[in-house]
Amino acid sequence: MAIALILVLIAVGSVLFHVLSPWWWTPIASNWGYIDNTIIITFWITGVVFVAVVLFMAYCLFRFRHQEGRRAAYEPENKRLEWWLTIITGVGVAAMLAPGLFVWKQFVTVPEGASVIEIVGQQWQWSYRLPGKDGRLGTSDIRNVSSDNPLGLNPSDPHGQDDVVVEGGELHLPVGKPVKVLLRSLDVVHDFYVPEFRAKMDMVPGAVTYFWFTPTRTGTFEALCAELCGVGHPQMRGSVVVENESDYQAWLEQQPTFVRSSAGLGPKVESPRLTD
Ligand SMILES: [Cu+2]
Repeated sequence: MAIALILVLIAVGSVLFHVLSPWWWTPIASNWGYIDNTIIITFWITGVVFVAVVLFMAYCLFRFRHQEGRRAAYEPENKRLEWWLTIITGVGVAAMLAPGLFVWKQFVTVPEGASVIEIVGQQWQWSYRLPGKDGRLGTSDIRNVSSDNPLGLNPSDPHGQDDVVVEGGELHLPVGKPVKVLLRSLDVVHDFYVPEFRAKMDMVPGAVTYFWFTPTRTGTFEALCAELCGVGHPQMRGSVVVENESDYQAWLEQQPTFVRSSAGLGPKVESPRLTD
């Protein structure tokens, strides 16, 4: 009897905690409201099932509690019940998976005209590369990485000469423009994550992964690493400034291009290194 009551309290308490909890997503700042919707659908389905199962257990504990002389009946098969449970479970699982497949299709389909930038993860800082005047990023190769060329740009690629490399600083992006983010890692697996953008992807050494999003409001957003990547993992923070086009262009103008910085002309930022 006491356990049945505890189960009811767990079900009611869980629902109240969810509804009244002050901890919820940060306000969204990108086009990925669909991702929030799929999570809400999953919350609803798993929430209803959780409450139903826990209350059913409480009901059974009360209804079939021990009484003098009462005996259990043995019923090994119940075709009807098994059909119902199979159908309801199947519909529930499909309802949780199907919206994710639709969103995934959108997530990997980059819109025409999206600008391309690159984010490089490294123990334990973020670096960024933006295309210069030609609007194209040059090629890169990990074998070109050196202290003067931290992202390993190809020095003979004409498209790379005007690329803007931001090492360990802020990333700026114009509001309202779709951006395709290419992701690389120089050492271990990292994962660039800005919670407000709702989009993230692992960056895997030896591969170029990507995601895309459209920033929908201006502001400064904190970036973090969502993949445990060593002792400095918690310090692997960065910030993304979303601003209007003219502010963005003004910022871009001030950044040194690859040719300038490899000739020792741009401001040199020392990489913060952590020791254990
Ligand atoms: Cu990391």
